[in-house]
Amino acid sequence: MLIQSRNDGFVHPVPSEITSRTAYEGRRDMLKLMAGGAAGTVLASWAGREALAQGAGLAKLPGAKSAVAGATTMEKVTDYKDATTYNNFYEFGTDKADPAKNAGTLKTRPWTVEVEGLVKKPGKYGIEDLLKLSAQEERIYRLRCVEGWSMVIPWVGYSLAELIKKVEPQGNAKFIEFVTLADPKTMPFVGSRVLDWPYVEGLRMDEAMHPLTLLTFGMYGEVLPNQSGAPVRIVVPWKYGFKSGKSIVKIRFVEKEPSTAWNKAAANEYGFYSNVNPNVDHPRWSQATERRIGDGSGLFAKRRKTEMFNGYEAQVGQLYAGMDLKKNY
Ligand SMILES: Nc1nc2c(c(=O)[nH]1)N[C@H]1C(S)=C(S)[C@@H](COP(=O)(O)O)O[C@H]1N2
Ligand SMILES: [Mo]
Repeated sequence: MLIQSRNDGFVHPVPSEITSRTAYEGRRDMLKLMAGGAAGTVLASWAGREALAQGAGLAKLPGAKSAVAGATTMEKVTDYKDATTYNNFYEFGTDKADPAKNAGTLKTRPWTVEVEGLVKKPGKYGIEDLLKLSAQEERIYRLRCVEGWSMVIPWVGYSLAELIKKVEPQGNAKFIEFVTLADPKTMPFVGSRVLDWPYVEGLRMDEAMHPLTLLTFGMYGEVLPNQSGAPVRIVVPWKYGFKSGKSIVKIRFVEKEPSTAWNKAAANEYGFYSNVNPNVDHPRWSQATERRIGDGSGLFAKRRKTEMFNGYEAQVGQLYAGMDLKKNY
């Protein structure tokens, strides 16, 4: 998120990515156009099969339909292929295609999440125990990246609040910090200076306790692929995507607002709250609109209006009552 062109959101420092993405989307648009025309029959059935074949054949992880308000949407779900080949996971490279290419090295078993700090029941929680701690639910959330693109993803997990209640925070625990693995042996970019590793994110306790905040183990009915933050990540749907830390190894309960990765890198651009807000521009681009991945690019690009709190205002607006959202960006 260090370099950008235009207010089309953000363009990464690696030119090859831009070319390949544009070419890729151009081809998709061509296929769509052709599918409607003469050459359509074969292509349409091929495209249909691709759309049906969601998932990557990883271990199944079904989730029951969630009853949490706002946990589903009628919007078209992003194709699995798009959602898992256009990623930000800087530990594996800054190009959108890098995580899918490089994250195969990530070792997701055994995996433990250390719960520490201001809790009555600190300890190391094995991933298998975490998976069983509460019932898995499917949540179809919009994910809006600060760079100006968005996706719709069927995640599988349970409210982070379930874990928080189990570990019993102390009265002075006001924030929670989420720490990503930083293993230079399996994460090639952890040696780089793009960010101060490990990747750290954080939430205020009431945000972390909100039922929409999801401790996430899967997507599209399967366990998370490595590039999407296996084996466990956070998803906070009303905030810009970078608040949703991947491949979490530590959950720390603290008294003071944690110092977070992108905030440390550029505090004037990435605030602690980072609630999706079409009325508060990023200092280098507007946040009023977004491009839905899969909607096309270039000539075919459609842009949608970005919604306040990413469309979750009814559920989370009250958390910020009385706060100046221009100051607390
Ligand atoms: N550890 C870690 N977590 C991360 C990131 C990262 O670089 N490292 N990128 C963030 C950003 S900028 C976004 S938009 C989302 C992307 O999630 P996705 O790849 O599943 O769409 O992950 C977030 N979590
Ligand atoms: Mo992002």
